[in-house]
Amino acid sequence: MKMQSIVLACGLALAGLGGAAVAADVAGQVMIKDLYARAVPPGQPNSASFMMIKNTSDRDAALVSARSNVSQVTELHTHIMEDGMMKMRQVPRIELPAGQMVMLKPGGLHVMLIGLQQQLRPGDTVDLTLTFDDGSSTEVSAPVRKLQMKMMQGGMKHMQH
Ligand SMILES: [Cu+2]
Repeated sequence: MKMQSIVLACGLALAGLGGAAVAADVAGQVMIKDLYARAVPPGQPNSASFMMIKNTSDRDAALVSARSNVSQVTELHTHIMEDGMMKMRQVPRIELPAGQMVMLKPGGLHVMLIGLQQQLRPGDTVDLTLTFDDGSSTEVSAPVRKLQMKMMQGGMKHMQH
């Protein structure tokens, strides 16, 4: 940071880039695409949201938490294979390497919506707040979509190949 200040003082400051001295936060440097949440029938307690997250900056970052307006608890999850079974596991963070796109998708990383307070029907939206490792956060709306695949039922051996 000190080096950067010196560089700025020597050069860029003259260009009048007022905001340049303040590093952009992670929330301002991620692009979120193909965002959706999985529709679930009435009585289903949980669902999940999926998306592509691109870290457009040259610094590694991470998604560290999520909140939603439809579930009591919202967690970051991944799937692991254990004894030939696909299982979900909570992860403390989802790494967002510099310049790369990370896919949250059925059978892989996802934002888990636990304890749904309402039914999720196609056409509904789920408001999500995503918080990153620098404390910045972004709010997005995920359209609810029906998934044909029964990914969450377990035993999907043919996936992940
Ligand atoms: Cu999950």
